[in-house]
Amino acid sequence: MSEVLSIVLGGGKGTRLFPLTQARAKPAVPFGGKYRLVDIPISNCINAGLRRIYILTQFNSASLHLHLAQTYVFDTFTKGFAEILAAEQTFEHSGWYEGTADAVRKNFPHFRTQNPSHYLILSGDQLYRMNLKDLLEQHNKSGAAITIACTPVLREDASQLGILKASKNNEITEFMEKPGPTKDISDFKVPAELKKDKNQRDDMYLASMGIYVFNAAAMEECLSNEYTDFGKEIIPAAISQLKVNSYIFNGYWEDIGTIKNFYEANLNLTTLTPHFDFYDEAMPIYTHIRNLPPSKMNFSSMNQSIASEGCIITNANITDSIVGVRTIIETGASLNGVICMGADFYESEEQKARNAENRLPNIGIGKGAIIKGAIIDKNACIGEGCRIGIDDLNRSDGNYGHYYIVDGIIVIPKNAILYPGTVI
Ligand code: ADQ
Ligand code: ADP
Repeated sequence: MSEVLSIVLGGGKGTRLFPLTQARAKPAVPFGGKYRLVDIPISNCINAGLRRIYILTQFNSASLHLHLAQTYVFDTFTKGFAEILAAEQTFEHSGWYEGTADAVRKNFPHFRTQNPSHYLILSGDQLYRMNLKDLLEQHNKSGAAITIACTPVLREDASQLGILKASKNNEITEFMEKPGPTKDISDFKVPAELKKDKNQRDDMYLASMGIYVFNAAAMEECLSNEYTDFGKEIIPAAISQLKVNSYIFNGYWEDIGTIKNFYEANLNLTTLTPHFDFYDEAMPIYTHIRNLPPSKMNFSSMNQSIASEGCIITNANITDSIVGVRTIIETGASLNGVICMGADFYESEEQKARNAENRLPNIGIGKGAIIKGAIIDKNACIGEGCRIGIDDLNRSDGNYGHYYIVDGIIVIPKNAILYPGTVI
């Protein structure tokens, strides 16, 4: 399987996760307290023995580059790599990737030098654990040119996804990209004979997960045109020309590419039985090993919450929250439904003294700050007595300068400074 090139689609302009993507590429967005989004698809690849991985992204942020360089260090005998291919200007074309297929096409010169037998296309903003070996095995056995991983979804979820019809032997006969909420798609319902799970409801649709295996020749053929998008153009066109099969996945799978989904998927990790299991040693999720000390709690209460490494939490009350690496939480603070991404570094005593002189808060959560229902990006300095999401200010989504509201969720951007007593 070493001839398979894995390609992680790392995001377009990143508007759906803005402002978390203000200063970094989408794959570098921190997730689950200590991980980054890109760790999910890369770990799925590594766990399947796939070690030749490209990450296609619109811009090559320092944090993504550093994260990959520090985390995915393969030994010299395996020919493994996890490399960023950022959109770049060349003599032939200028600027951005115009879509997912365009991103792959623009990088063909890099891919062809690897002489791949297959391309495995993965999304960079999904949470799932899939045995990709199994997907590739089914693909190879079936003789298909393309295999699309798909999963049963309800009608409301089908609106925003590619849905398909498949025969008993998995051959896809029809594909419709994002039917929207009103179109009659009842003839796309999963027929009884295709249901793997007997308890599955009757009104389910097979949705593309945006995960594709292409034989290398099929990829060349499918991209030998002007099409820019897999879901909208390449896949619908391929179905009439090539053998395109489905691979049915019945595990947990979530798109985490919007602020709302991102927030909810993070918070779900704090529940008693989360949908996604980071504790599965057989198929681990890898990330940067930081060599940080364990977290320390002084007189605090933490309920259904996750604390990452290197935190110091004093006399705080934390419920349903994720506390990211190196978070300092000072006395009397209270967090409820908060995704706190932590910090990139600890401030020195000298820096803290300078902060005090300038009446600036330190990095972390200041004394007595009360925060509810918010995402706090890295290195944010939340001053003493701030009240975030507590008072009913009835604000709509938008940019409020030092913070944003997106999908009704308060987002404090990276490096933000909230002066003591700020009310949001
Ligand atoms: P979407 O997720 O809506 O639908 P798209 O916006 O093309 O499709 O994104 C697919 C992946 O590619 C995402 O990870 C995204 O970040 C990334 N991406 C988007 N534009 C990119 C670009 N210019 N360069 C690099 N990466 C880019 C797709 C399929 C549907 C399917 C869903 C499943 O089209 O059929 O149901 O995925 O989520
Ligand atoms: P993470 O993976 O959580 O981002 P890292 O250990 O990779 O954590 O470090 C994050 C980044 O912060 C690194 O690029 C590091 O160089 C940077 N950094 C370290 N100290 C400082 C500092 N004093 N000011 C700004 N950035 C810093």
